[in-house]
Amino acid sequence: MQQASIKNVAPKDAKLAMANIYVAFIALLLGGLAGLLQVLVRSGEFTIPGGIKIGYYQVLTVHGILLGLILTTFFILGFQIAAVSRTAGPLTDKQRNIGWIGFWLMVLGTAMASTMVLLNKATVLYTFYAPLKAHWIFYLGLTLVVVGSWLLCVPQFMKYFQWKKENPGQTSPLLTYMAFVNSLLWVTCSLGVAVSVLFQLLPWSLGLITRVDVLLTRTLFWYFGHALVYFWLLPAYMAWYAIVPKIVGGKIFSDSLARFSFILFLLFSFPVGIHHQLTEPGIDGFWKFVQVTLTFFVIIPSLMTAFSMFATFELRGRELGGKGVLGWFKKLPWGDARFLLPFIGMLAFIPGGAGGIVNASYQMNQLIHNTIWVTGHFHLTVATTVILTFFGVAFFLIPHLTGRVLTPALNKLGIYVGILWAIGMSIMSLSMHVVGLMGAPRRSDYSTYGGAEQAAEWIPYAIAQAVGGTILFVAIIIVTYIVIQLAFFAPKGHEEFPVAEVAPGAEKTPAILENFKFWGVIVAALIIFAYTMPIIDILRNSPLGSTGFTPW
Ligand code: HAS
Repeated sequence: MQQASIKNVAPKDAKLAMANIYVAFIALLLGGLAGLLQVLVRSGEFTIPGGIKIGYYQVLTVHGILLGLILTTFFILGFQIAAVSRTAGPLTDKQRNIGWIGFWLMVLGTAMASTMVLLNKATVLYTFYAPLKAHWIFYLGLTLVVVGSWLLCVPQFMKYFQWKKENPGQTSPLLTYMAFVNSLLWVTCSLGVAVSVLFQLLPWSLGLITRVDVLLTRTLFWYFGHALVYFWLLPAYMAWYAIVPKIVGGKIFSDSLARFSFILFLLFSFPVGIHHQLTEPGIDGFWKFVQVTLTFFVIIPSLMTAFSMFATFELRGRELGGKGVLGWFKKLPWGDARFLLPFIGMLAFIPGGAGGIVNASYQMNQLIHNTIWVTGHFHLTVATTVILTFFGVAFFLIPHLTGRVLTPALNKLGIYVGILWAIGMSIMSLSMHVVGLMGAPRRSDYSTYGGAEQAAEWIPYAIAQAVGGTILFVAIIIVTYIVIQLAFFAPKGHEEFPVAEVAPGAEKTPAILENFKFWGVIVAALIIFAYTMPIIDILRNSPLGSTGFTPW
């Protein structure tokens, strides 16, 4: 089926996509509330009312899991299913049924894991690495979430291959291609955490084995964990490359560049996880250096993306008559929430990405590791760049899927969300970065430092974080209102799912970019190169049961 002939997500696929999106926004509301409680408690100005016995780490676990793992995974898979159906055509019944089985497994797993966290039997933070131990139901729940997510990737794989078969020799639709690559990335990275849970944490929690290798579980987690951040980022890049240009009235700057940047993410997302473990003994300095070097390669596709977005905006702004060096900037559609929110996300990624480069710079990592600077970094990246882009997408995707329209009033509320988020996050993230440089640890309730002089110095920054966090929570309430309106109450009608065309005169996309056998071999080679020796070293040298690490 030709790309141009499909304009809408097929109604049955829309239901599957929406099911995922509902869960995502419920997670946003509950996870956001937990985030608010957690910044308030840390400021020392607030205790949870009503004598509710719920500790700082438990709330932090709820916050991290609901927002970092549940909101993101459900939203991304819902969005990708919709994007594939929109650009490659309706899923077959078989493909859709596999997707539904995946969705229900994920819901079941989420319910199991959340119940254990709420019962305080899984207060292990979103990274859940040993020696913190959770109830086995928590690990089983997480396993179901991962297996379910794989089943939601299967229809995307099948549809991509079906399209290629039906359209021999043609370049696949860009959004379908991007969803395919991101699903491939997700399945490949989650294998690491699956091995850790199935062979170490779950049997340990069930009492089948008495000891686990802490360093091994952490290494497997971070093999997964850094690729995870690109699994979050790439759907935002899908919107930037293929959707935002249409919203601004422009064209995709280069189809080949967009695809090549996705391939670079596929290659370099995995052999870099050890940059999260630079302070850990038990991994040879040489391999840390290798993975730090490879981390600098994974920065390149983001720089390419920045270049491409600037080009798209400038070309469009000049087409609309913008003159001078920055005249084009004024011509962009600032009153359109579908553009403004992703744009604020892009702006946040400039300091967010720069912070990432600091983190990855071996020696500088010693200064910031385990400080709240890192929390500031990921609130700029995932909690601003990615999330604001997801909001911008939701503003057209939800009404498109439910047969309603984004009214001017809801669009205006969306603009307020963007402004509030920018203000709230600037206050919160800046104070996290600054106090992180002063040595304030992450994942710490300063009130438990019992009047220590240093902790007293950090408190004003913790209060600033609470102020920022409260503004963010107000924005979350408004977003929830907008989502409910768009799903159930906005006027019936047709909202466009915008997909941009490639600029005329762009070079033809080289066929090699779709040769996944070729790229697969390189991915496997890079993973084997970066991880074989460190894992052999760990297995050989670290006696099972070593628990000599702090749990973060
Ligand atoms: Fe990171 C820790 C390194 C990107 C998320 N990161 C984390 C953690 C999270 C996270 C969650 O090397 C904490 C994990 C934990 O709990 O322990 N990160 C990097 C590097 C990048 C990077 C090198 N991170 C991300 C993204 C995330 C994310 C993306 C989520 C989505 N990160 C690290 C390291 C650590 C780390 C270490 C461990 C620290 C430690 O010691 O614990 C790079 O990918 C960044 C490259 C990005 C750029 C920016 C490009 C800018 C763009 C915007 C252009 C703007 C435009 C606007 C077009 C180079 C694309 C137009 C403007 C006009 C004016 C017109």
